Amino acid sequence: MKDKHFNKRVSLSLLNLNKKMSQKTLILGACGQIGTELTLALRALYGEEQIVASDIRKGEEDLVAGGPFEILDATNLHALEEVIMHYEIDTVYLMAAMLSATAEKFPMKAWDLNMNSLFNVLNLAKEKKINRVFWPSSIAVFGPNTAKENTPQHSIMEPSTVYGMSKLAGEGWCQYYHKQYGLDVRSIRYPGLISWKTQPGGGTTDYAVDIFHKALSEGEYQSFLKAETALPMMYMEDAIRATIEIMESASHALKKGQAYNLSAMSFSPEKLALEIQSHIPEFKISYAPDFRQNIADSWPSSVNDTEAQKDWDWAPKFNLELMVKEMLAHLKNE
Ligand code: AKB
Repeated sequence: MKDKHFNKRVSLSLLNLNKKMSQKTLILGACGQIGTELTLALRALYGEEQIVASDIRKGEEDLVAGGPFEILDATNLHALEEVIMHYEIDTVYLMAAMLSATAEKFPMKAWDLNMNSLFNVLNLAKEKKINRVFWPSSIAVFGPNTAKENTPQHSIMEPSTVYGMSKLAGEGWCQYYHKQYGLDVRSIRYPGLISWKTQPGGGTTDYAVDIFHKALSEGEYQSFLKAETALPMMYMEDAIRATIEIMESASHALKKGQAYNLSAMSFSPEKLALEIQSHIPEFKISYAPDFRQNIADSWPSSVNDTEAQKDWDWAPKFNLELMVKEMLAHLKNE
């Protein structure tokens, strides 16, 4: 028999569902490596009209034509506020950023983009114009003095790159806005991300995507990192799922404002090449380290994500073997 609160509970959960379905989400940097796949995944989940994609320029056709799309510079507060008010946005995913390698070439531009876009979003949330924020951090918050293996959530944070400094400062501001103003801001420290659908741009971990394209088109690849340089990595499908899961999590243990370590696999160019060779035996790799070697040397080779596992049940699905199999299978069919 139904208890006397049953009907009330059902109508409350329907109310929540309706609310969620009618709440709109804005993605800044929707045409980038993560933004593209995140936009497509969120549209599939909540409906095309609910997800407003935006970027400083147009990206892939299916992304631009597949739902509302706005040309938007995340550092322009006025333009950002207009889009938020126009669409009655509830949640913002701020995926626009300059990554580690490009940021070393354009330090001031990187600082301006990475920090001012974040301040704009945090301040609009403080003014209650939006309710929830996702902001991506990175393994780049760690530095050369941090323990390299299994780096804990709370560790020495002395980044030696412009990108890392901007991410560490951003983490601090997210925590501050959460503590001072009660903002619902959630964050992940992404490792290097590997995807067959979208290309990365300007990162140090980009080799782990380029290598697949070159292995299939030319049968060889010249790595800009040394053979033995191991870094934390993740297949994009896991990263998108983690992003949606942390945003959907109703767990009381979830620490809002904290950027969580997230782990799936760790490998070096040599180890990745060996795995590719198990599918393409004639594939050859050579090494010509450039300025990105210093950046990679300053980062952990693997991170400990026990807190993410405990607080919001995070678990990866893809290891190195599975990721390589998937990447080659999809790219062969391109
Ligand atoms: C980069 O290489 O800059 C990024 C990152 C690890 O945040 N992929």
